Amino acid sequence: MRRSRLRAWLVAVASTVLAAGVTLGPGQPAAADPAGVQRTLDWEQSSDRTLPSAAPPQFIKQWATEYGATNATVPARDGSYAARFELRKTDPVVSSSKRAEISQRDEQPVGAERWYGFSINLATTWAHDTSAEIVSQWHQCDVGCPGGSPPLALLTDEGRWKIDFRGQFIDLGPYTTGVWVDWVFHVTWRTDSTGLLQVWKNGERVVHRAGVATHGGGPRSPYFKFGIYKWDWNTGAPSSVTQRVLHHDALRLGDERATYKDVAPQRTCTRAAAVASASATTYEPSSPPANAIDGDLTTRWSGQGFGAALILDTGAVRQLCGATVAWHRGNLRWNDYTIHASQDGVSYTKVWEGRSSGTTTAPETVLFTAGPLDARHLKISFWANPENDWASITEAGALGL
Ligand SMILES: [Ca+2]
Ligand SMILES: [Ca+2]
Repeated sequence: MRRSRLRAWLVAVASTVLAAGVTLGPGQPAAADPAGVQRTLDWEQSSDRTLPSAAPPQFIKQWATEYGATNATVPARDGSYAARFELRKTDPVVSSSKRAEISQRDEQPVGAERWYGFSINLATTWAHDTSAEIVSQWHQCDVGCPGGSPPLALLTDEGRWKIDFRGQFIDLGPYTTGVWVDWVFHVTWRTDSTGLLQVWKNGERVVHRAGVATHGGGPRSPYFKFGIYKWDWNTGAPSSVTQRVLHHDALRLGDERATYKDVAPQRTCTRAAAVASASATTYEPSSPPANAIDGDLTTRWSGQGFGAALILDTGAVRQLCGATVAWHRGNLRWNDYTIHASQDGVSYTKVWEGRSSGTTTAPETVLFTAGPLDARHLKISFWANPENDWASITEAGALGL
């Protein structure tokens, strides 16, 4: 879509006046939450399943239909419940535009550092449209703050994920429907060089912008909203769809004490991380390191000598939690090996050591002893087997969350 039309949403947003927040008791974080997590909204607590008649405690309702925001059991990102949002082109206007959103209250202190973790599942009916929509936005405060555009939003636009950060669009690649996509946003809401925006998508950090993060002059930091906001349906701009549906789950809001792990949607360590290339400290010409990532258990990397290492490069710093390794003659001999992880390919940290089973030629999974960590490179080093001094790995892979 044209940038000018994409920016049209700003006009509508700027004129938005939130309904006064209802009076609610102080929100208590779930007992298991770390100290820095201010609020978990995973819909598993019955007291949170207030949809569609009201927003859950501490949030504000911004939908006008009985289907605008509901609780659903399928699909759920975690546990048994998620929130389902549906917006139709014919829906009534809410807060000056077409939206089905749940909003934080406008009460974030100025200059705050905040973490936002959540997962979004776009329905399979989420067809490409020349008209964009916002699925998360961080709105500047309503009273005493400068007007204009909210400083930060997550959008879908013409089949792609995009971030609007202070008027600059960051393309995060095509979206896939019918799957959960995990997002973590870390923002220090400052108006000077101490500001920061970091974004992780499915465990991979995709944005890092230091510097001004929000507009100046306001008494409070932006507040968070999520759901579906499609302003073109109000302005009459062209759109080829008439309905949008998504599911939302695993929302965690953290303060300056929180960490990535505190708010990130939790995953089991089973997701294969893409491996861009493989190298090795040594290899025989007939068995190069690329043979260990070709998906073929009949080809292998072989390097001679104790300490010979295969190095996987995942192409980007991402959350890694384990590895898979299949050994040549793995059903006939065990292998002692170590795995080290690195962000830069220079400085490595040991994340696992042990012995293969010796009973299978299939890939075996190991989970890092220290848990998930940010890394790009994995070094698998061979130290012993009962037959000879050759390291021979038929396939190796990295696992993410
Ligand atoms: Ca849930
Ligand atoms: Ca192979």
